[in-house]
Amino acid sequence: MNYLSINNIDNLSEWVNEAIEIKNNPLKYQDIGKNKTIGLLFFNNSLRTRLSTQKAAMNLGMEPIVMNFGSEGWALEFEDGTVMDQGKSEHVKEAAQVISQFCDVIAIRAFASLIDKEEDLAEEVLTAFAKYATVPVVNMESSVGHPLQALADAITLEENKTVHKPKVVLSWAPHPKALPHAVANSFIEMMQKQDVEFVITHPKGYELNPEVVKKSKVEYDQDKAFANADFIYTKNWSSFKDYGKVISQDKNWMITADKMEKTNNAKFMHCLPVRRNVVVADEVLDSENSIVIEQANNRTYAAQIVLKKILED
Ligand code: AN0
Ligand code: CP
Repeated sequence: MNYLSINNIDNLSEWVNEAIEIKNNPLKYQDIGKNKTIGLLFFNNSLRTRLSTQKAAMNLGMEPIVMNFGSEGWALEFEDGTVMDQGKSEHVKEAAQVISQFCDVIAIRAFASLIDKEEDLAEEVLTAFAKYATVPVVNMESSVGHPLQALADAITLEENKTVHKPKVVLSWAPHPKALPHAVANSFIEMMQKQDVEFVITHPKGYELNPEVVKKSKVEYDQDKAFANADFIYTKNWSSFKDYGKVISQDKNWMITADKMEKTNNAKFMHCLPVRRNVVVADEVLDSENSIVIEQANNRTYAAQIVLKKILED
């Protein structure tokens, strides 16, 4: 079994509840991964994903080995039939099979290039590893999704909701750099599977992939979207239409205390890392309603339930 997207979750409410049980007793299954190795391959930076996935593996008795592929690995070729006389030293065909001999699970982080839309949509790196590896593969943020984050988000919502069907708002916020769509995509897919009133809000031009958004409600007026919200989930992303471009940095979209006033005393969520006073004002991030630290903590239990299911498979 692979964990490439949240569609690999066979029973969402069961996984969320089991993750919460594991959170209360993280070492309950400490022998299940004994003598097993997980290899974490990073083509991009990370704090939470790197440490929480290692922690999750350790809680299950597994040994993690970590490689910063982006800076320390051979530059990989992904295309079939290429004459490799340029910069790439090794083909993913060999790399994935070789790593599979050292590891019982391979986890990969490879962000979107934000240059070539078709290549990004094909999740070239993740797909190639899933194809050539002979062991299960876990997505630690690909060019289209971040399913470990989305599972942690579902756990955090379950723990923090006070009404049966909360209103959850995904709000775009400004950012100086072009960021990927992965976190927003997986969060949207996760909300589509939950019993919530879900609204996406962003400036015109920041429409996400229609194949992901589907029939989810989009409200271009951020104030209207925030009315009566129980959760504000904030994330910047670059344009999808004008692929990878920062088309506006409208400061009026930053999350402030004034905006949170319009909600139903909403909890504030963000996957982190977050730029203070650009994406969200200090007054919100430091408020009692901010649950970002617990949200990050839940990354361990999201990874732990995923690894447990893979080990049991
Ligand atoms: C990345 C992103 O937006 O996809 C990782 C978030 C988990 N964020 C940055 O690069 C700042
Ligand atoms: N939220 C998240 O994935 O954080 P990192 O990029 O630090 O791993």
